[in-house]
Amino acid sequence: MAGTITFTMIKPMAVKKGFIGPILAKIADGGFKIKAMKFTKLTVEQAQKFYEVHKERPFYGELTEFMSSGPIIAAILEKDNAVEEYRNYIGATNPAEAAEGTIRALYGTDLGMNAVHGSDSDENAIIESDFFFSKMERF
Ligand code: 3AN
Repeated sequence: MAGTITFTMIKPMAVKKGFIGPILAKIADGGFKIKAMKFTKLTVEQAQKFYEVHKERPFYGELTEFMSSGPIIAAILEKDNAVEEYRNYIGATNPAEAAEGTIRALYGTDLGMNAVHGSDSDENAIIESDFFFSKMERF
């Protein structure tokens, strides 16, 4: 059975452009409930650890530099079939290819600065949630 949680981040450029409010409103409109949330900033070492699965990819350096370049919002979202539902809701990785009305189409800048992260599996949703949140920080 599909899981009920996913993990998201509002990335530094979307925060910088003032999109925290609009993106959180859009998340609520999509029927996702916030289980945990924080405004924080990753060190480059933390970003490298979070994105370790992408270590061999050519954009790893660029990605981890960018993700540690400014504050982010991290959150755990709840909905039935959360991982798949949220990935559909945020749109394709490249905002230029994301379907109209999706979060990345509306608020993304480019492939790296694509407004939000969304977990790609139930297993990663748990790993990523545990990376940011203790049990006491979840409601
Ligand atoms: P998604 O976030 O849609 O699962 P992935 O897993 O292909 O996409 O990529 C992980 C992250 O790496 C993405 N959030 C994206 O911002 C970034 N990324 C992917 N491809 C590139 C690229 N060619 N150049 C820079 N950043 C990239």
